[in-house]
Amino acid sequence: MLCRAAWDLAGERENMARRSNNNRDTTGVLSGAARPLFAGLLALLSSTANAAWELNLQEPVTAVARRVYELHSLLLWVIVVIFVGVFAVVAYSLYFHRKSRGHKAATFHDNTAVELAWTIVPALVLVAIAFPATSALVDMRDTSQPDLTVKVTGYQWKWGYEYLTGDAAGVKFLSVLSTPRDQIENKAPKGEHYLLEVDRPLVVPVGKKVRILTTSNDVIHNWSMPAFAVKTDAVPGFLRDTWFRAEKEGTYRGQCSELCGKDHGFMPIVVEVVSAEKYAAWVAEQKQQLAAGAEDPNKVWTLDEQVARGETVYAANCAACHQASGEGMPPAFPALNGSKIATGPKEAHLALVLKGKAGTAMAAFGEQLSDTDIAAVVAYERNAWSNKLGEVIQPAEVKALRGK
Ligand code: HEC
Ligand SMILES: [Cu+2]
Repeated sequence: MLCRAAWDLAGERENMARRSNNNRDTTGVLSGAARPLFAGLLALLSSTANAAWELNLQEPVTAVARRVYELHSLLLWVIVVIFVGVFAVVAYSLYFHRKSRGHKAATFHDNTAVELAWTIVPALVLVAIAFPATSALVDMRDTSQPDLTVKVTGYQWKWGYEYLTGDAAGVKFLSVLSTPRDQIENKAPKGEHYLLEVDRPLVVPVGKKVRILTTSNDVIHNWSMPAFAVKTDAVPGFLRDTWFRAEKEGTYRGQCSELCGKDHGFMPIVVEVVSAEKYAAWVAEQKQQLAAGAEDPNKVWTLDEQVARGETVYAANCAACHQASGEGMPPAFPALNGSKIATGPKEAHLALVLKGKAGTAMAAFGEQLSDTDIAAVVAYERNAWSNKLGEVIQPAEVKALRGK
């Protein structure tokens, strides 16, 4: 429990350090291990860092988070008392029993009373701590009888949300970092929620028990929301679950908390907790979009329309690895500009994007994107940069390939 709390705190620090690192370039002269340390110190000392001067856990917004918070505070004081007690004895011994005072070292062996005391007292302290900690843990794990269930899938590097039960059952979308590239590359000033903002947040009703199922499409991610005291690994091939019942409306922000590759720091989590009425309105809107937005798969696209659509799909799903310039980051992520596949037969190109390449970071996008989006992004790749094939790809062609 304490570990968890300390870990959350460390996450905050890491965040602050990163912000300060991005804000100033004074760390440029340092290298290796000194750099994060120095950045951390700067963040702590600097009053201009745009992170708030916070050293504690975030304000808890659920009953479980409050328990975690109280447990953390309780243990902190237990630790403080033990710390002061032990170091007082050490200081006293060093000062009053030092050699220059003429103190002679004692030569006794074995003292049953002392040995019993220093075994039994810590054991009692541990047992006393175990009670509130275990009961909080049991509470955290009790995912029974949720009002709604959302499946959360980690992707390199974004989150997928799918409402499984509740009014919004069937609603499903990807949630992608929305901080503009210019801010990340220091070409524009950082916004207030730098790297903690997404295009589509998870929306949940206030006061309802939300069960979260986590899994992953590639590597281990972690869905972490400090204000809810939720931190659950998203492991490929496994489903794990957790829950929260937010007591206050608002926007809450977290981050992937399991080192998951190059853009690990670029897949934030945003949860919008809204009133029952607002939630109902949101659900109605999503359902309407589902009904209407099931895009006509037989629509015939023109090249310009498709390339424009493909550019947005590319920016959200592919640019992290292959770069907006199409040059990739060889050797890890190949260039698409002039690539054999992106300028070769379109069936092979489509098949690669649909099915991915096992054992590499190239995921099977067939599971994430619609036929329309796959057609658009592949057409974009075949017509962007110096690739000028001038072909349109109809969604029906993607559909036909899916079966194969
Ligand atoms: C997580 C990183 C990552 C993302 C995101 C990604 N790719 Fe890839 N992509 C790769 C890697 C790695 C390869 C090389 C695979 C191999 O070893 O053959 C690759 C290969 C490719 C190739 C073949 C290039 C060649 O000439 O070999 C194409 C085409 C491609 N990706 C398209 C896409 C599209 C379209 C998207 C977005 C919908 C996308 N990729 C998103 C990592 C990524
Ligand atoms: Cu991640």
